[in-house]
Amino acid sequence: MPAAGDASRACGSTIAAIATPMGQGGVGIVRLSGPASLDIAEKLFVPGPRFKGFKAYKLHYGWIKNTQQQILDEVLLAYMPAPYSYTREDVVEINCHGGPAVLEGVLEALYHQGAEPAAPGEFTKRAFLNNRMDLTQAEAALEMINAPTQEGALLAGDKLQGHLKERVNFLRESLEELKKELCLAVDFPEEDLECLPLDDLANRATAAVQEIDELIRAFEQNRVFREGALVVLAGRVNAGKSSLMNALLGRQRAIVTSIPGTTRDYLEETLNLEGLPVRLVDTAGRRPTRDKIEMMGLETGRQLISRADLCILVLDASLQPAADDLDILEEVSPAKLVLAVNKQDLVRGTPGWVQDLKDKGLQLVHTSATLGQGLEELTTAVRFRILEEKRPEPTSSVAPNLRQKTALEKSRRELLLLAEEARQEVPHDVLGVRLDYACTFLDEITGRIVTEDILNSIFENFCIGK
Ligand SMILES: Nc1nc2c(ncn2[C@@H]2O[C@H](COP(=O)(O)OP(=O)(O)OP(=O)(O)O)[C@@H](O)[C@H]2O)c(=O)[nH]1
Ligand SMILES: [Mg+2]
Repeated sequence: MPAAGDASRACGSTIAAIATPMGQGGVGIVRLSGPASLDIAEKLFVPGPRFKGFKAYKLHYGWIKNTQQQILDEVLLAYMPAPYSYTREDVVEINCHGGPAVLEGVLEALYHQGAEPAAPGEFTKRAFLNNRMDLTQAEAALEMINAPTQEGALLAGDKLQGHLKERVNFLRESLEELKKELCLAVDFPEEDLECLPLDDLANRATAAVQEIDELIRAFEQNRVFREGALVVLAGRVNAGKSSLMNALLGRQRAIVTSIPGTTRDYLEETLNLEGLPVRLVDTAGRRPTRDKIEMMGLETGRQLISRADLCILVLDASLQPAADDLDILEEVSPAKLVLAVNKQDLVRGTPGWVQDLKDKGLQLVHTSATLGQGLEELTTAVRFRILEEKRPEPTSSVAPNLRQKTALEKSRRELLLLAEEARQEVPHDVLGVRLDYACTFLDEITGRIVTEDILNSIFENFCIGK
């Protein structure tokens, strides 16, 4: 198990990659990291006027040529010497014109001079291995890039700044302290040291469990900002589910006809609801059927509803609710339900059955998908329902990801056992081992202890050039 800061993990090679997305853009960046970065860049850089040698953290104007001495591009080059760079190694960044052909040309020229192709996430992996950041910060870099909305990016930013690392390290230090007090009593029994009272130990383990619980809760609370909330449109055939899907998306995504049973499979699209990322799913309309394909579609719809963060039950305002509508009312808890009483343009006033549903305390919105009415109210209701219970509290805005949460749960389990065993007066050295385990799982989070497998599984999800 390598540990961060271990000299054996230092990287000797110099890597290069295109750091910006492939496609046309104003600027594209090719990045180098490693001891030969400046040597390699120097061989290809044709300085512009007034160049007086490479200065750290300054932009140098000039040109990049290839080995055949052809000028490839007009560039700005920055040199960031170790240790004050992203990777803590010597880094050179070349700002080129943002076209795939020119960037590939520059990259190839760097390879010819001895740079090696960077693996996915290798720059960030080096930053971690060289102790510039811990594993939670490295993962936050990826979460930042993948954040579906600005809220998600803010959460990733919190972790990038090291706030989760601080929380975990603080927790670990308190456990270390506990262990020190525990071991003193074991190691020097003859010195008549005061033994840590076991109920004190149990209480402190329980306090650590509470701190972990808060972090685990934050995982759940912030999940929708990381992954997007699953919102499913359901209801009987022809109620206007697909029309509402199109109206919310602002484009004709789903087929709409007056023929009942138009949608047979499900359709999924992503949507940004004022910062809340939503995976909006249109499902097959419900009705009694013996058609095999339709039955399969209805089953898929049921499964989606059971996993959904929210179900929008679309009702036809001009028709009394049928058994198919009422079934959904039974299947979904009111906290996860918004009723869209659609085709409002076909009725005057509020039908009695709608009032009955309102009286039951169900969240209800009047819409007309064809006229585009009630969409804002629907959006507000969806946001309100999803965020009501999930809005992170200021103290728990630092949210672990799934890997981090899993390690927290393992540590929590050890601490619960520790508290239980302490109350049963299990010998101190056994309790010490429990504490060690609890610390080890916390170390997995920050990467103080990490296996090559864990590292690979994290960094393989990065793009090349990050
Ligand atoms: N007057 C009116 N007609 C609507 C409204 N919304 C949908 N419709 C019409 O209702 C019919 C069915 O609409 P869809 O959106 O296909 O309904 P659906 O619920 O997806 O139907 P299935 O896919 O068959 O389950 C179409 O003719 C739509 O134009 C509305 O708000 N007002
Ligand atoms: Mg449909």
